[in-house]
Order: sequence, then structure tokens, then C-alpha cells
Amino acid sequence: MNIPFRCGNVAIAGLPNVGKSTLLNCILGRKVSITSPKPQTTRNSIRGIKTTPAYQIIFVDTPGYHTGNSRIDKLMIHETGAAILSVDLVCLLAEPRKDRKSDFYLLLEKIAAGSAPVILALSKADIYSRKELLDAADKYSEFANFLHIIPISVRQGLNIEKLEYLIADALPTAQAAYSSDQVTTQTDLFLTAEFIREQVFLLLHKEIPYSIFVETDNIENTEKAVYIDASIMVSKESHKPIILGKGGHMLKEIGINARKELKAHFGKNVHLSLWVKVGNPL
Ligand SMILES: Nc1nc2c(ncn2[C@@H]2O[C@H](COP(=O)(O)OP(=O)(O)OP(=O)(O)O)[C@@H](O)[C@H]2O)c(=O)[nH]1
Ligand SMILES: [Mg+2]
Repeated sequence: MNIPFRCGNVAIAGLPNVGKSTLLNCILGRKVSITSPKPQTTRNSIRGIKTTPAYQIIFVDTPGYHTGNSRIDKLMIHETGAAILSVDLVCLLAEPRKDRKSDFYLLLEKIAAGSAPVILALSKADIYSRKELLDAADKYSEFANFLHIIPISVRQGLNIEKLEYLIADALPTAQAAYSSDQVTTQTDLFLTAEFIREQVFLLLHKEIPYSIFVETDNIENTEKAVYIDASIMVSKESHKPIILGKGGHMLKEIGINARKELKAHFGKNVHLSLWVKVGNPL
């Protein structure tokens, strides 16, 4: 019997910090979307493509849904809203202890306004009791008609493959939209800036990471090595010394860590020149 090939777009949506980008990277077996313990790490819709002989899933990792009035908040809300309405399926991630937030119910309303079916994945199942997961599943079912509800844990590798199969099974029969070796549509310029921003999120505390932007000024990709110039843009002059650290140590550490990620991405040596500038590209 010939099984038809399936292909479609799937939004990974949820509140900030529930593990959306971590899930995407796990399914792809490669980092295409940066992650951190801080909420609002993802700022843009990130495409990641998983192709097998039976299906192609085009994932859209979205910024964590949250209400807010700043320009960046509004951009992120718009990105998530637009992604949800343009996909064949939504994979909604939820953490039981975060469900009290009204933002979650606003997000459910947004999803319901579209026509895509929804799979609910209860994420970080490793840190919740069975009772908490079952109660959450019951509670959420009152608000929406989910195609499936499944507990997952990337940390423990729980149900990740199963979730992938459930997603693939719900996609339309269609030809592949991308070649089988393409894993993301993100450019090297964008990914480079993101890998650097990830280190700022991981290494700096409090409000600084939220107000910074990273721009890749230049990439020269030669046979033996990649040469990169990039700028960390801070909104205030007073933030500059925080990024630089004592004797430039913080900037150096950001550079060392980012270079490791970039080396893995490009598969060759990376020379990274990092600058700190005051300015806001928005
Ligand atoms: N315990 C546990 N932690 C996890 C799991 N998956 C992700 N995390 C952690 O949760 C934090 C947030 O992960 P992200 O993938 O950045 O979350 P996100 O939903 O993409 O967050 P935003 O982009 O800010 O919306 C990180 O510290 C991850 O290591 C999991 O299965 N179990
Ligand atoms: Mg994310």
C-alpha cells in the first residue's frame, strides 16, 4: 500500500518560557531557535523544517504570547497572532502552573479564531505530578476542542517522537515544500545575531537582555574559517559598561560562548569581532 506524503505548516505556540524553542530544536536535532531560562527569548517567528520519507513538517516557533504595551511586545504579539492564523495545525504548549495567567486564555481565543486544529502538549512533564497534568488536561478541555492532549518532556525525552507522529498525521496530503536537506529558512546573518543574543540572555541578569538587539554587520565565509563582525545594541549609554563587564570580561565571555555555537553551526572555525553600540534599530 502506498502511504501518501504529508506536508504542512505547524505553529508552536504558548506562553513565554514553556519550552517551545527547546522542543523545536529537539525535534530537528539542531539548534535553529535560541533558548534561555528567561521569558520572551524568542522575538520572531522561526521556521524549522523536519523532513522524513513520509512527511515534511514546517514548524513556526513563535514568541511566547504575552500582553504588553512596548513596541517590542506589540511586534511579538503580532508575530504570534499572524503565525497562528496561517498554519495547518497549532501545537500549543502549556505548563499547568502557568495556566492562571489570563494571557493563556487570550491565546486560546486567538487560536480558536483560526480554523487550524490544535494539539495540546503539556510541557516540562518532568517537573509536574501526574495529578497536576491530569487536572490541567481536564481544565483546558473545557475551553477548547483539542485534537490530542499529550504530556511531554524534552529533558526526559518523554513523548517527543509520539508528538511528532501525531503532528505529521494531522497534516494535509501534499508534496514537500522544501528540499529534504533544508532545516531552516533563517539566514546566517539572522542566526548569528540570535546566537550572540542568546549568550546575553544566558549571562546577564535582570532587565538588560530585554532591551538589547544584536546586528550582524558582516560575515565572510571562507573555505577554512568564518569571519564575523557583530554589534550588540543597547538602548542607553549606561547599559554599555554592563555588557562590557569589568575589564571587558563580560563581552569576552559572550564572544567565547557564542563562538562555540557558531562553530557548530558553520562547521568550521569562527573569528568573531563583537562591538557594543548605543542605538535602537526599531
Ligand atoms: N524541566 C524542563 N525544563 C525545560 C524543558 N524544556 C525546556 N525547558 C527549559 O525551559 C526554559 C525555557 O525554554 P525555551 O525553549 O526558551 O522556552 P520558550 O517557550 O521558547 O520561551 P520564549 O521564547 O521566551 O517564549 C529553558 O530554561 C529550558 O531549558 C523540559 O522538558 N523540562
Ligand atoms: Mg522561544
